[in-house]
Amino acid sequence: MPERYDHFINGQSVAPLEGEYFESTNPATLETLYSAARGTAADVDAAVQAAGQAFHDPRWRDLSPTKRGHLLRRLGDLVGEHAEELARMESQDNGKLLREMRGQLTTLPEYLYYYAGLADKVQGSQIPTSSVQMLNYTQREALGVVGAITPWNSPLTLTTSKLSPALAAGNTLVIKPSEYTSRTVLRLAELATEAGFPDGVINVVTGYGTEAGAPLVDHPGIAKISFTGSTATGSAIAASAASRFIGCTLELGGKSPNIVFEDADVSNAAMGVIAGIFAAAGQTCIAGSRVFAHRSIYEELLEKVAERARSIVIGDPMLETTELGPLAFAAQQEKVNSYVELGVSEGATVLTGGGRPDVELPGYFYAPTVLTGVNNCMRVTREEIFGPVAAIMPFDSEEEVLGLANDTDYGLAAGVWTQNLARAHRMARRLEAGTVWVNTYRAMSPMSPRQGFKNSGVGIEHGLESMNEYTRLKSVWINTDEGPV
Ligand code: TXE
Repeated sequence: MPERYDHFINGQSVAPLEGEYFESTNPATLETLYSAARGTAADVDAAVQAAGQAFHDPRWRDLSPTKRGHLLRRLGDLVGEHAEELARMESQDNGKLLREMRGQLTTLPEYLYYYAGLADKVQGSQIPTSSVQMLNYTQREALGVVGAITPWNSPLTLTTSKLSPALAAGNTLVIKPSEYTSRTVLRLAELATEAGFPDGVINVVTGYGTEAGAPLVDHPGIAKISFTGSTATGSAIAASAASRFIGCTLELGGKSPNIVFEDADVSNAAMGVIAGIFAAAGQTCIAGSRVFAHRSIYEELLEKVAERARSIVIGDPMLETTELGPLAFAAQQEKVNSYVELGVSEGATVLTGGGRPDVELPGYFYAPTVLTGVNNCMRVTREEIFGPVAAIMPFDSEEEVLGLANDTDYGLAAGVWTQNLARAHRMARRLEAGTVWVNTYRAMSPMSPRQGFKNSGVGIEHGLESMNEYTRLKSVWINTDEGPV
């Protein structure tokens, strides 16, 4: 009998009010892993009420920022102590390689430590105004209950990216994890209680997007929504938030260019292209899915990328030797496959991959795929596939490739491979993307702010600036003159 998980509300496991559960499947083996509470608006309401009460409770409201930092640091320690357990749980849930998860768990405490340090550095300023007797100062204060909706591709990291600044600033949270990956987020909330966060400060309601996510977004008790997921859902969330004048931070899809110039170290660039698109089986928002190679090195790069793609070890994500695991669920596999078929019908050639590879496990595997004969106007180069599919295109000049790279609805990230320093800076300046990597791809740190341009998002995650997303600014005027006003 698989394990059964309830919601986590007010520091306790709480059964869903309608009594329904849904199952979560291991995408490599197709075994049922566990079932989780199928949340509805009533469960969301209970969680928002608990978070609202916790926000006003002196045990949280009057806790000094330094002590909030201590709690985050303790949570970071606990995450570190439970790293192997969390890595295994998440790997079984979404098919990510265990060794990749172990790597993520090594850095995850750093997110909590970073924001632990920021908790008591949120400050206002004293403003010189035209009137000397007036003391005017600003202060940053918490917003209230933050609704956090997270996806399945990196549940722990993406949830921690929201939870840490929200709590450092003194907010409380209701988290709705993806229906495909509820378990690690529930465990994180339990660890937070163990760390000493008061009951009700962190609540988790599991369930489907329309049944539990939408009621959370629309709940009048929410002061802000922080979301990572698809651009379509993000757009609906932004509309709801705008209609109630609450803020939202949205981290959405991408169609990132990875550009290899003729003066690049082509072997390094090929590895960067591979890591850019095939890591996590391409299921990352920053995937470098549009590869542009200068015509003079196009064939060489293609050969190197295809050769490596063919040798990638595909299989059980729990094995150290595996380099590519399954896609996270059946609909992902269908989506990726239908895009490759669409590409072929639009005139693309499948240089390598395409379809399910020969793997013993019954899961949702998809071969690392390289498409050639594509151009920047096809649907496979314009829409997010979210799978291990690279479209490689030649270009002739810097100006041309800049135009092609920026000719997209998205603007999350971009990679540039060149030995020319001036060109690297020129490209960094002119690429319309929130993150630009030069001679590397995927570098990320809690200290470094990230923002999606265009349809890739709204607001900032990570870095000092992210604290502003979870606070509001108040201006206080004090008349220091004792005479009549
Ligand atoms: O995303 P959704 P899905 C992209 C990627 C992927 C596609 C679909 O292209 O193939 O989206 O994935 C909740 N109100 N990305 O269907 O629907 C949902 O329950 C409130 C890119 O998983 O956006 C889950 O918790 N919430 C991406 C979360 O939103 C709703 C990561 C994300 O689900 C909701 C994931 C609603 N109406 C997918 N509908 C990235 N940027 O990394 C759904 N949800």
